[in-house]
Order: sequence, then C-alpha cells, then structure tokens
Amino acid sequence: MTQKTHKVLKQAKSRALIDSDTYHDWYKQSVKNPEKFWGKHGKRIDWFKPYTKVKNTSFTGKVSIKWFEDGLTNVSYNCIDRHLKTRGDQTAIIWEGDNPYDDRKITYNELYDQVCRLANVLKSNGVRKGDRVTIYMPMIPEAAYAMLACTRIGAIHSIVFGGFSPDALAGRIVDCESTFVITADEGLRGGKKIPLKHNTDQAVAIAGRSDVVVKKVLVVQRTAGKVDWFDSRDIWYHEAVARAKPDCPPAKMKAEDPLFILYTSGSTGKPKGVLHTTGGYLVYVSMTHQYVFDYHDGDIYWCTADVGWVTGHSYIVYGPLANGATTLMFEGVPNYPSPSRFWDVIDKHQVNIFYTAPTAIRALMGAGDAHVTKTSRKSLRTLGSVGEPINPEAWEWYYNVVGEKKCPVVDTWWQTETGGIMITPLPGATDLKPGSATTPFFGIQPQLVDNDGDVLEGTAEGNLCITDSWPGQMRTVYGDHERFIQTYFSTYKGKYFTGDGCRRDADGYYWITGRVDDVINVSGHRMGTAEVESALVSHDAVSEAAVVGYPHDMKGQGIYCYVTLMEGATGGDELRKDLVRHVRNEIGPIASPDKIQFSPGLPKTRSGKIMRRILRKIAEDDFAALGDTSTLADPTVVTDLIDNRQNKK
Ligand code: 6R9
Repeated sequence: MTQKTHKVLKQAKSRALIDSDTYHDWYKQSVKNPEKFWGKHGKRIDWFKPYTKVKNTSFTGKVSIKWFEDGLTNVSYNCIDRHLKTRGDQTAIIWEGDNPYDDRKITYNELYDQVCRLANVLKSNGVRKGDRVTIYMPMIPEAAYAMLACTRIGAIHSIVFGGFSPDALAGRIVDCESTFVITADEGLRGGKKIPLKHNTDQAVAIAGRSDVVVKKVLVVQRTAGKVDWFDSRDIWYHEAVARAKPDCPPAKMKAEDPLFILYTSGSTGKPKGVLHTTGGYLVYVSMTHQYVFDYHDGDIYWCTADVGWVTGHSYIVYGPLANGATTLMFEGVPNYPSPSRFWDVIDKHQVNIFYTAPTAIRALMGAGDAHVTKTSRKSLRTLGSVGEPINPEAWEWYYNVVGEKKCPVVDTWWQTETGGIMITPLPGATDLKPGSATTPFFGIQPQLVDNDGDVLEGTAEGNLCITDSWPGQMRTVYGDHERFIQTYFSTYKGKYFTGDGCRRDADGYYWITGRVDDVINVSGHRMGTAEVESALVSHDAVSEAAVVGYPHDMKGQGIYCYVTLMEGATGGDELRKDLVRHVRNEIGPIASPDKIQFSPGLPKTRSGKIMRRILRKIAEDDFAALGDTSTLADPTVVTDLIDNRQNKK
C-alpha cells in the first residue's frame, strides 16, 4: 500500500491549542530542560504545598523515579473540589447504560457528594491511607466514585477488569494483600449478565487459602439479581452511602505516595502490579488529555475503554476530570442493540471527542457503512485510537466514513507502564500518516536500538526504548522492585525498554510494529503467552503447551495453542472445547484460545527451550521460511506440526 499523508486539517488548526511551531518549540524545551518545562506544567494541578524539586530520576543502579517529590496534593481534590466554584452544576459524568434508554448525568456537585460519602464509608470500615482496595465493577458511575473515594483518603486502588475469572481476581487480591473489595451484584453488557458478586465470593474463598482474608465486600446494586449474602462481611453500597456524612476532607498526599496498582501481563510469570503515584501521574494525564485531544472547556468527551484497563484510569476518569471535562462512561458494547450504537450515542450526547480501539473500528467497519452513515456525527471533532497498531485500511475508514474527512485521527501509543500517551499526533500540529503514531509527546525521548543495544539513527527499525523519565511513568512493580529493574531496565542498560518493535521513517515518524517479547495483544487486551500456557497445563489431560499469537482479521492477534497431551489422553473437538472452557475459567473469556493443535512433540533445542520462532511461523501458515531448524533436538517434529496445522490458508 502506498503511504499517504493527510495534512493538518484547516478546521483543526484554526482552533488548536498547539500548532506545529509551538509543538516543535515546546518539544525542544521539554527535552533540553525537563526541570524547567515540567516545573512550569506541574502547576496545572493544585498543590496544598508547592514542590520545590521537580525531577529526581535515575534509570541505572537501583532505578529511582521521583517527580515533584516535596509537593503535597490530592487527586480527588483536583478532579472535583477545585472545579466546584466555577462548574459545580456542570455535568462531570454522562453515564450511558447498556440499555439505550438507561442514562444518567452526574454534576460536579453530585460527584463531590457521592465521593465524600463513599470515602466516609471506607473510613468507617477501617480503610486507612496506604491500604489496598480492590475494585471489581461494571462500567457504572460508582466505579469512578470508588476510585476517587480511595484517592480522597489515600487508599491505593487495584481495579480488576470485570471480565476476569474468580481465580484471576483472587491472584490480584492476594498479591497486594487487599482486604476490602468493592463490586456489584451483576454487570450488564450486551444484554448479558455477569455474576460479579458470585465471582467475588469465590475469589474471596480462594484468597483465603493463601491467608489473605477479605474483611469487607461493598456491593452496588446494579441489576437486583439474586446473590448470596454474608452478613458479617457484605455491605450494600446504597445503604451505607445513604447513612454516611456528605463531606470528607481530602488527605494531604505526598507527590510520590502510591495512587493505584494495575496488574498487567508481561512475557514471563504472573501479572505484575504496575504502581503509579500521585503528583506526576496526574500532571501527565491531565496534560496529555488536554493537548492530544485538543480538549476545550465545554467539550463532551468519550473514551470507550473499560475502567479495568489503564486507558479507563487515565482517559475516562483522571485526565478528563482533572481538566473539569464532561466525560462519558459507557456500560455496553459496540454492537448492541445494533452496530450503530457508538454513532447513536455520539448523536444523543453530542460527543465532540471520541477515543476507541482498532479492534472495535475493524468490527464496525465489517458491519458495513450504512450503520454509520445513517447517523449524523456532526458534533465530532477529534477521533482517537489506542491499544494496538491500527492497520491503514481501518484508519482510512475511521477517517473517511466516521469522521467524514473533518476530524483528525490521533493514533496514540502508550502502555500501562507509561501512565499516559507517549507517541501521538496533536490535532492542530501534526500531519497524519495512517498506521503511524507519528511523533513523541512533550518530554518523551524515544530511541531505537538493535538486539545488541546499539543505537540506530535516522531511518531504522529496532526495539523501542525511552531514554529519560517523564512524570507519568510507573515507579515500581508493587512489592517487587527487583522485577521492575529486571523487566524494564536490564535489557538495555540505562534505558526504559518498552517491549515493542518500532520503525522510524525519513520524516522521523514512529511506526509501532508490535511486541517483540512473548506478550500478545488480542483485541487490544494484553496477555502473556506464559499465562495461557500455565492455564492449559493445569488441565488434567495436558502435559505441555506452547502459545503464540497469529494475525487475526478482527482481533489483531489470535491465540494459537500447541498442546501435548498426557499418555492415554486423546485429542479431538470435545477436548478442544473443554480446554477453551478451562482457560476461560482460569483467566477469563478474553483469553479463549482461537486454535488448538494437538502436537505429540514441540520443537525444542537440545537444552530444552521451545523454539517459538518456528511455532509462530507455522501458526502464520508461513512455514516456507522456517529458518534454521538444525539446532532442534528432533527436527522431525516440525513436519508433523506443519501437516496438522490449524491455520491452512
Ligand atoms: C494503553 C494500552 C500496551 C501495548 C503496547 C503496544 C500496544 C498500545 C498502541 C499500541 C500500536 C498504538 N499498543 N497502543 N501499538 N499503536 N497506538 O494499550 O496499554 O494494555 O498496557 O498495552 O499495546 O504493544 O506495548 P496496555
């Protein structure tokens, strides 16, 4: 495909906060003198005690990252209280339910009331500064209240995506020793109910076996479905909140006090608790939210992510609310009750800025243009994409059909670890190239290195690193700083290694090519192949498993599993179904295998390492170029794998 460039749109330029000259000027300042640049922009949030130190960071040795370290602030204060004087009656959250007739608007005044009450409920149930609170909730305003109530009293929240299984939830409760859980009776998505309370009951029981005793479970009534109840442990949210006092002073937090933990997958071991802290994170997400989306006062902003992922944390709740925005929170799915749902919601609430994932764009593109063109979408001004590389076809469709060539598409590259957007166009400043995340945000210094760590200059393709810290960066892996150093700073000494491959073109634009490690990205959901493998081998019939990603039209990547069975077990469609069921139970539906190949042997080196390169090629149905197989202990397994591949074109 020939590479196309879309020049900055006139209408975007005329209203933009940042034009091209300003971008280049600010960018230069931000990398030349980060202290000065961030010292200035750190003031975009309110501080109870102003900072005097701005940056104190090191990517070598013990790796220590501190921003604004002697300042005192509070996240809920910045997201709520400071707006009350000027915009108390403005809508803070528009909630759009799964059912299109179900919606609610919450003003900043109401948000204050709800968050303060809930903060008091937490306090009266013994939650203190530094305690971990697990949030396992559907996309309802109470999820945002819960996050903000934690930040109000200095408790650390750990949100677990509502699609995760009881086992996965239990693992995350145990890892951060969380004794307070907030959930709902049931979730509702696409007309289907998700038994959140039931899953929580099971997870609490499983956690108990590891000696982590959950003392209280606070339950929001969402569907009024039947749930089991444990009087000494369970509390109805609506009853407790109604009784609580409507004021709660915000705790004075140090900039480096922990704000939240969010578990994410890596290439090895169990998911890591990514820890973000208070001051730098809020400065970074509010600033990126404003400039990347060219957010203006009064705009209606909608990010379709789930609060269980980092995008929901940074760009549904913290960034927009810190900026006093009206943020839309959507409970449902893109194709319910019809594939027009997104565009209907945009018209209904007059959305100006819309931020979604390539997997949704591809699915809706597949449903046909008529579902889009029958809606108006006149209010739209900026479109965003996040979560995985967006293929140029989907990009063009988003730009031409959804945005009718009037809205810039900002393809934003970032990670749970980075806290906020890192490489991205700015609507009024950056010429767009479909499929490229374009250029770095202020203060971000990307670098490409080859496998030996040698720096690549100019036009090149390599491993993407970031050479210096930015305020939104994660600070540690919760409870395991050594793992933090090992995972991110040991591959290329003194640099943060992202795990992504990337190409830089002659214009200095960055093109993310996908993960170079054993992390796969299925519909924008990040997963370690090791996690799926360990779920598979925990099944009685399985002796060994190797999992790889392969290109999938809709999901971006699909999950391909090579499974070696125990003596006496026989593979077949029944067992395939059972294995899919098993993995869904162990991790959650997002980890459902797409292909399972029963393979008596796996390609291993003489030292026993599985050669994934070969398995990837076979899964891609591209085995003509398998490369060198001579180092295999038994080269004949490859023939069998090819003969029985599940992806024949
Ligand atoms: C925010 C988020 C991070 C991984 C990241 C990369 C992929 C995200 C992307 C993208 C290409 C983009 N990724 N955005 N790849 N273009 N615009 O998604 O965080 O869940 O931690 O995933 O997602 O591979 O390393 P997270």
